[in-house]
Amino acid sequence: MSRILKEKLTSQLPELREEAKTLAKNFGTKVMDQVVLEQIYGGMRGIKGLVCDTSSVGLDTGLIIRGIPILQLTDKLPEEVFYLLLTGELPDEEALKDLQSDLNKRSEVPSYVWDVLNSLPKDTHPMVMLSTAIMSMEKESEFRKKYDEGIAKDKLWEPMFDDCLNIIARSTQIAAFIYRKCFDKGDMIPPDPSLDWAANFAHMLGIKDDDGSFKKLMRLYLVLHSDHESGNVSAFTCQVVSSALSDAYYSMSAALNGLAGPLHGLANQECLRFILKMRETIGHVPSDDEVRDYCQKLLDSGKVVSGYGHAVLRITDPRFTAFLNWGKEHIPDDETFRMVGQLFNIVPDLLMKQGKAKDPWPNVDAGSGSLLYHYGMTEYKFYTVLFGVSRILGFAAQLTIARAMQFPLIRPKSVTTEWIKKQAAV
Ligand code: HAX
Repeated sequence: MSRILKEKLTSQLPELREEAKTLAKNFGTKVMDQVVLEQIYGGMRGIKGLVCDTSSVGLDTGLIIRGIPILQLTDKLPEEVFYLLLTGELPDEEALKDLQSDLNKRSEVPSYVWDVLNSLPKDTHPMVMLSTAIMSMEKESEFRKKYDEGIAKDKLWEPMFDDCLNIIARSTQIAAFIYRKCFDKGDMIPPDPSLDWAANFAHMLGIKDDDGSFKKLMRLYLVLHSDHESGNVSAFTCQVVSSALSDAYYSMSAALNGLAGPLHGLANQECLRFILKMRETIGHVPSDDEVRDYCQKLLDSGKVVSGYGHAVLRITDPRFTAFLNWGKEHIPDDETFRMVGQLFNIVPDLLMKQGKAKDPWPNVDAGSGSLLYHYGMTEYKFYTVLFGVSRILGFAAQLTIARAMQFPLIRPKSVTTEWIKKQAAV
């Protein structure tokens, strides 16, 4: 067990529980938000109905993890960010080592997972494989075991934390296996416990990395995608499933299925596909005018430009900025990366002129694919798996906190159209 992290959490809990109890007792009936009809028909957009302390997303700030803007965390390791998500503090060297060594100890994947993955057709989408692999390990759940033994409700977070750490520790090896299996990259590469979590993942993927910069990119990638508060499709799904006291295997597998949608995490693969298709259709590296024409035609045909727009943000996503900065530093002359820059200069204007998208700016998915492509990871169907591995950190932090705070079953009220018509007429 990650002793230092667990002790930290344990020491923080009494105060956090007391605070929530006091707030509910003193202000239980205070109005916090109001709901208008268009929000009911509009995917509940903007309705404040969830508590999430791991991170927050301001429409004009982007992702802030425990009070720290994401652009100030780009030099951190994903393990450090996981510690931060959970506790609100970055680990010192000892706490980081303790967490890393625990993750190493937990990293052995049960052999039946490889059998399950090998039994799936090779053209199964990598996200199905990731979700299935996580789901297949459900029988390992400490949470379910302890629940069946009758553990006290206020202690449930401990086996949840245990399950979450196991999933984090194993997810990289599973994802690397999926990559190598789906795309004929050869045998699985054994983990190297001397490396940090992200560098080890890069090592197991087997991408050529003579100067170590792919490892650096993986660290950045896994930090940037780690969390995005709890109202997005995948994190919300994770919370809903877990609120029925389903364990982390059920909850994260469900969450990953939501991440696999093209309006959410799959945009990651769609963006690169879009750029490559544009290049192929035009037949050469396009000029600005050619990019503008191509995108305008796409919009005119009613399609979305992947990587642009967001349900919450109204600025250039700082995570996109982080990837753009990384590309400018490491691969400024790369052809695909340069097209990302071209689109950034052109698409927002087109979207603003079209006037439909509330946010015309690039989101996290607009640039990352071009960086991976540069390193020879050209199989864009795999990209959302990378997103999933990173987001498992956020799911894990949110699940542990939800059980520690004993959040109740999530059960909003639905209404009929008849009810809406009557209510609207009042
Ligand atoms: N291109 C074209 N049209 C767009 C658009 C885009 N990039 N973004 C939004 N619109 C359109 C919507 O389709 C919608 O059109 P209709 O009224 O005809 O249905 C209209 O603008 C209003 O949409 P919105 O309120 O601005 O956006 P939503 O909150 O409904 O949706 C999305 C947010 C991210 C799903 C949306 O912007 C989109 O589809 N973007 C492209 C896909 C994408 O990049 N997804 C990844 C988002 C980041 C993420 O979650 N990553 O995991």
